[in-house]
Amino acid sequence: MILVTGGAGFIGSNFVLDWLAQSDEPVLNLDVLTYAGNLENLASLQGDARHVFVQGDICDRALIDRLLAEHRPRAIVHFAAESHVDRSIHGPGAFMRTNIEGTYTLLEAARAHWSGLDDAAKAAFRFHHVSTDEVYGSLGASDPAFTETKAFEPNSPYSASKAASDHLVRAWFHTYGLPVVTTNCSNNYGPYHFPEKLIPLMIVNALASKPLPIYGDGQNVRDWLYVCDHASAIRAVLAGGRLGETYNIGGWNEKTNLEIVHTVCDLLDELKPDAAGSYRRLITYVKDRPGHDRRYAIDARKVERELGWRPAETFETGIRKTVQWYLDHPDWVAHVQSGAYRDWVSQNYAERQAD
Ligand code: NAD
Ligand code: TDX
Repeated sequence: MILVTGGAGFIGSNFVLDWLAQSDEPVLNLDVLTYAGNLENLASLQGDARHVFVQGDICDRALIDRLLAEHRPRAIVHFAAESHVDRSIHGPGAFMRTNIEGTYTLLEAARAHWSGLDDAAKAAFRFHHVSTDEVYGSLGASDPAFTETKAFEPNSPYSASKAASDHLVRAWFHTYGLPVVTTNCSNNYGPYHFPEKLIPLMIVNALASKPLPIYGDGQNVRDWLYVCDHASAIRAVLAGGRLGETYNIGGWNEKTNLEIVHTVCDLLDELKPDAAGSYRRLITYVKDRPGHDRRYAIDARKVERELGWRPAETFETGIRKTVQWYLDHPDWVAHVQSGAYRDWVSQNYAERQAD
């Protein structure tokens, strides 16, 4: 069994679905279900004994101790976080608590559990920390892409909190010998992406004929990876990554925000034409995000060279699948927009609640 934290969020739920599609090894999914946690993402696993869901907080040490003692997972894959940069600007407190204190709590619980294992189980144990390219800071137009040795220069409360968590994970390896690996990934996109982030927001706003807000001049660059490719990279690093190492994960797909929004509009024009004209008419420039990082770019050669990982999707195939997924899942979108997804857990899913 593996313990996944944050497995009801965007990337975590895609990872759990992918994991259980690839193997029969059960998943213990610990998620407190903030606004970003949505068990509807995992509806297809209802009744599947390989998926055990526990609603609980990664800051709750007693709960984590109990779960580790009871289920004895061979690995922890740690996704749980506050993840939205704009929210971190308006209210950084939750980011400090979950991303820093939560990671610290999990590391300490993992260390206590791991130190009680026999030598073989100790050697096999993994703490896989899922992190972001944003810890590296912002690049100029002609700077080389981020490598794993790039100094951390986080600029937002979100990225600063993730950078702190990456440092904690590193320290628990060097000081205590906890067998950790860390992945720093570029911007993900794909199914189940909460529509506060750029790509899903543009899709759902366009379908509702609402403005498509572009921050600043729209020329900020992000490096995009289809979420299932992130899941396959995590599997590869968990299986074969060297202890204490970090691996950058990315799709070699740098795009300006304006290019992204144009692509989304053009795909919608093709797949769901609007009588009022091209969806590009809805593009609206708005005030820039404070401290808005100009460019991220990931150099993923280390994971490619050491572990032979490659993304399966190009940006063109991945974005087409994504737009089609949102068109095919109006109920998921409607439940997220109305807030009904929050009732879903009590009505359909919760197998166990934390004390
Ligand atoms: P998300 O916001 O969609 O999901 C986060 C999940 O964590 C939610 O289900 C939420 O309920 C849960 N959670 C939050 N606080 C918790 C707590 N205290 N205890 C237990 N569960 C809690 O985020 P995401 O986009 O899926 O990102 C997952 C991870 O991947 C994060 O660590 C993020 O930093 C990292 N990451 C994200 C991206 C991206 O593009 N989204 C890119 C690189 C790395
Ligand atoms: O309405 C918008 N208009 C806009 O122009 C939104 C929501 C975003 N943007 C811009 C800001 C960014 O330059 O689009 C870009 C992408 O924004 P987000 O989707 O908010 O993602 P970003 O800030 O790049 O962070 C994401 O990628 C790295 C995730 O949210 C993080 O969790 C991850 O670590």
